[in-house]
Amino acid sequence: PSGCPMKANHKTVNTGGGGTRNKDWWPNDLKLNILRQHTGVSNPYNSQFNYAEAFKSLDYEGLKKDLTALMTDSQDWWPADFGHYGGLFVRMAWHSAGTYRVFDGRGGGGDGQQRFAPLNSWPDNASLDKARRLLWPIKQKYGDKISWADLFLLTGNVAIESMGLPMVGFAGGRADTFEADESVYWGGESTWLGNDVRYASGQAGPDKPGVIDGDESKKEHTDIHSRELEEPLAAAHMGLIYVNPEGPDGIPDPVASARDIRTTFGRMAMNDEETVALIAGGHAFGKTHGAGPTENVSDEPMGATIEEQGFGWNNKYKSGKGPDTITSGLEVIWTKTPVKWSNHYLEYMFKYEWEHEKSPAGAEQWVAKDADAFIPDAYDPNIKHKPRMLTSDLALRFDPAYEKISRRYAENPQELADAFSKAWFKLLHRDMGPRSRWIGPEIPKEVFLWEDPLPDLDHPVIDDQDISALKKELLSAVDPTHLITTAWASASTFRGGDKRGGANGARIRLAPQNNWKANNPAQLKSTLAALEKVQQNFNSSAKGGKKVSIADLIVLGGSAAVEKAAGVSVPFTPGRVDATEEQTDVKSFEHLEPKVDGFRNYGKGTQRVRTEQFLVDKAHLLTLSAPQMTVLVGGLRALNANYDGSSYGILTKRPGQLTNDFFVNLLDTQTEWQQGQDEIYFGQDRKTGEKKWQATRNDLIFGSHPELRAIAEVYASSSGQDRFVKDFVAAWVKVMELDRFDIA
Ligand code: HEB
Repeated sequence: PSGCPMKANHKTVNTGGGGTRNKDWWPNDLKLNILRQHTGVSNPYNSQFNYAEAFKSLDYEGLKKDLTALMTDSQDWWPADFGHYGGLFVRMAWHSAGTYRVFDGRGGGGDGQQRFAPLNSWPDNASLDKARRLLWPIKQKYGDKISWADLFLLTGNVAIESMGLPMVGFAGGRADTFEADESVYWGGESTWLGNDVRYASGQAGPDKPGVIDGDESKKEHTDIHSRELEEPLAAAHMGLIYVNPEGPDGIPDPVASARDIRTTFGRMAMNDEETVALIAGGHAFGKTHGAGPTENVSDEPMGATIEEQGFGWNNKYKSGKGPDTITSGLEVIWTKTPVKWSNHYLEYMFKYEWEHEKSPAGAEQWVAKDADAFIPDAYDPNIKHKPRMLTSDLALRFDPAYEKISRRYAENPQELADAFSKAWFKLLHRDMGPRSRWIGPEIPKEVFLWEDPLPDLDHPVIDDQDISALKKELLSAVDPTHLITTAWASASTFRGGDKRGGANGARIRLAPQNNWKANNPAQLKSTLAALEKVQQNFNSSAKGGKKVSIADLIVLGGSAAVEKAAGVSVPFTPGRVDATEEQTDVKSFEHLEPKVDGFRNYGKGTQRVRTEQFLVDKAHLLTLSAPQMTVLVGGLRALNANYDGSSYGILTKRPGQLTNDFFVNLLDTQTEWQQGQDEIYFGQDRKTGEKKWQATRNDLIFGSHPELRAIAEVYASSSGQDRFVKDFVAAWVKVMELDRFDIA
């Protein structure tokens, strides 16, 4: 970094965590760090602090008034274009939410990560350091009653409203985190705007082979018309929210840009209509910034000097701000009313033909041919500009499917306004989880399918007496092992990033979940049929209108089976409801399918990801700590709960009982392990050679990884059995209730 007084690199720094570290020595070691993030020690609010409670005393209208006033309160240190910060704040909110991706539910604006690296320093987030700092006086005023995460998004909403377009609504409820999140895979490239890794396995075109062998000099573009973006990524370049505005890899080809846009916006859960609405709506506002050559701009916040105090991208071009701002290096003003909602963006798009040009910073952009200069300048009333567009904008005209939609919106402004408002609301709230987490006075009445809605609980639920009777009935109706696998299959779809999935709703009855291979569909079907009988029996005879849902029966059955196997009681809280097919978006639920689930020994690694790395990833989605992951795997093995009933990792002579045998036998030095075919390992007696066990990498990792072994030792010790049972039950109940925001 420039201006860094330290000549040494971090490996020779001999204090404060410097030096050559484990991740330098053994870069491929299994990393558990993502399982211990955002714990009490990184959070200055103590564990008593409840954001939702604090939010209740927020003066919400007062905050909105202050935000509205801020829009036109131009500051000398960072003047507002056209006297209004609306465009800047809309972009801030969009970049905050826009990192969300459907595959793992990570990213998004849910925990205020734009304050931290790498997002605070992504090239695409240039100048948003200024936007966030403009908000500081307001954040300071309202303190812990409004989180940064909520504030970034609410500010974008208020910005749009203050520019004349009413919004569908807004929900708060995003609590802040206080450390950089390490769990999100943003790509494997080590250069900003690189994309050599994310397209490496895509089909390379015949004329432009994708040579990816680590040799930079041989690196060429993969074919921008056919390459496939690796999962779970939703951005075409390292450090961008979505696509390169200049076109794929900087090639100004609007049709190829459309392909990238469709892929990346699709992975943000947006269809073509929503995508067109978002871009056309978003670029109704503001301008881009490329007043001069980008060499004038210094390092991003993480590379900046200490005296810059968290700012980055210091710009030495003339005044370095206002009319001289350099952000993207593009210099475009889309419409003649950049701080007022309008349909001009699409109007001009079809009215003019577009000519290729370079911005003052040398970036690829487009200017309207034969147009008069009628667009106002952001600062000088005497200057007028011609309409301009980005390559990614023209994708909306030159891609045939986008074109149809764009023309319709161009001719029907109200349709665009409605579609934009709804898509924007979805963009901001997509990763919030169920409505029961939403707070504040502006929650829309309309329920959207992407919320994964649940029916209201409109009847009394089962009481303690019913619960004990039902447990007996369930245990006699279904093999306890199947009760456990069904409960696990149902609850473990939860993912902490976007809070989708979980047992509530009993969507495991419905497509697509009822057909997932990991769920052992045949076995699942017969278990569910038995549960339905129990339900019918109960509901037809229960008094006082009481009913039991299948969702409750699934969890109760699992808990009853664990209780029986453990000999201790397992807490259960009723109140789950059953979702209908109409409330279930099959396509979007497909993203929740586990490709690998080490907890039930399902699936295995790929060329690039080891099996045990998938296990840790799944544990992270389930918001588990390393000890919780360990105790659950050991317990599920003891309970014989592999998805297909296989004996891999069932290191016990008494499967079905909740014992610490898995750990005792795994750590038994008398057993020698050998690798067989297909990631199956055999454990044999060192002396006699007798084959004793079979296991997978999901099992053996608890004996080989030093930190996991350390945890396994705790459970394998003479004092370990009681602790093991207690911890297993707690972790089990945690997983069963991950989605119970209604009781939290
Ligand atoms: Fe945007 C701006 C790109 C989408 C909203 N963008 C912008 C820029 C660029 C872009 C380059 C400039 C920056 C500077 O400053 O320089 N976008 C883009 C792309 C895309 C987009 C490529 C995909 C296609 N946007 C979008 C969306 C939205 C937006 C979706 C919303 C919704 N943007 C925006 C705004 C702005 C922008 C508002 C302005 C800002 C200011 O004004 O500051």
